[in-house]
Amino acid sequence: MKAVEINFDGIIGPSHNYAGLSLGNLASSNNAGNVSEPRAAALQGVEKMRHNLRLGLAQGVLLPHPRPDRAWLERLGTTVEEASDALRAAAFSASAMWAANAATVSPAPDTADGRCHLTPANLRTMPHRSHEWPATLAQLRLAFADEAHFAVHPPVPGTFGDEGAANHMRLCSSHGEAAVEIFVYGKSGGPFPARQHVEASRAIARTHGLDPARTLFVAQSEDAIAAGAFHNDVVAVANENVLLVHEQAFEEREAVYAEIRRLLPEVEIVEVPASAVSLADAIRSYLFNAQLVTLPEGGMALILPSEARETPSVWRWLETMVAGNGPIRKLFVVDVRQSMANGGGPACLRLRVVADPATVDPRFMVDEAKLDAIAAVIAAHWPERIAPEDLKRPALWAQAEAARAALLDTLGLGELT
Ligand code: SUG
Repeated sequence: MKAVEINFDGIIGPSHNYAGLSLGNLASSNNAGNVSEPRAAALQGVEKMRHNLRLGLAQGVLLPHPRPDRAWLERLGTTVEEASDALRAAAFSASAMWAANAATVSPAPDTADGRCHLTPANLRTMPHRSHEWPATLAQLRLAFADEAHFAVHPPVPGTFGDEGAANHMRLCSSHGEAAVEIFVYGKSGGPFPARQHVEASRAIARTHGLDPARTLFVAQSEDAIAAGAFHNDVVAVANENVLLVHEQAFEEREAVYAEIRRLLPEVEIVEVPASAVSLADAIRSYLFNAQLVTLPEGGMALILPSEARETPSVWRWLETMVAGNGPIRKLFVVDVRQSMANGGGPACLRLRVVADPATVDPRFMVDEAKLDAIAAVIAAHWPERIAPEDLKRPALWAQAEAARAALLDTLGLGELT
């Protein structure tokens, strides 16, 4: 078989809750203190995967991390019983579900040694995300253990924040060649943190062996970050030769577009003007956090969250776009409301890897039967609800741990415990 795009979705973990941990992520802040529904959340994620499988797309999974993260609390000199509320919430977050932040991936045709390179994100800007990388690295080392085809790196060290694929885009010809890798970093986010540091992006480009002549480092606009676009994938999405982008996504938009056109003349830049969709509506609806996919029968489609259909300016613009003669011809809507309420849309939930599925550990690949088995574990073990005060309950910690263990057991991945 040949290399295809595989979407690895993060299975939404049993500890999914609304603790309001992400400054600059408006959904996370606005929903702080609400009661979450982990079981419904995880089943919504499974249905999204099922939807994409039925479109003929290749699908994989990444697993929830151990929560509460007792090892991390121990390194901080505390325990889940004794930790402050803030540390306990950080140790209990299910944020590893947003697999777009798991790693940056450079497909084999782009790298000097002809292997697909992966670097887990250090996510150092947010405490609740900063302890994800060891469990991510462990999974990547298993899933992509075939060293003839993959190279898995440790995360970028030091103070340079790296948020993974959420701040990375790849454009290429419709045959998958002549790729341009684009790293989007933040300089300032006004009142909010700029989470991706340019030095992290540069380090990844070097260690992945990318061609400097075909690698761009692009500043995200301060306006976008200040409006709540804490990651680039909230204002732009790329697939093959198509870039769908909000007018205010980049600091120097004209120069960026010119450079992309010079490197990839067949690029189609579909820009959404601020006059049609404001930054506020883009962020509210997560229009750009759609999965932009190439369908097996040809043509591209957007897999959008329901919130996009419910935002009048956005839906009007999308309907006009698909009626035109552009490259994006179909719209599909999926319900991932539980994740959306923490600022994670369809694209946040997946990590794209271009590879021959036969080279990936099969335990991380799914078909409908395996999704049925995953859904059954979720239905049997995931908590129905988590209220803020539940985070202090030992019974909930035990349930979250047992639920994850049951899933690992079902998938034959017991060595991840
Ligand atoms: O890092 N939310 C995540 C959402 C990540 C979305 N990913 C992409 N855009 N690729 C974040 O801000 C909220 C957790 C909480 O508040 O409990 C959170 O971490």
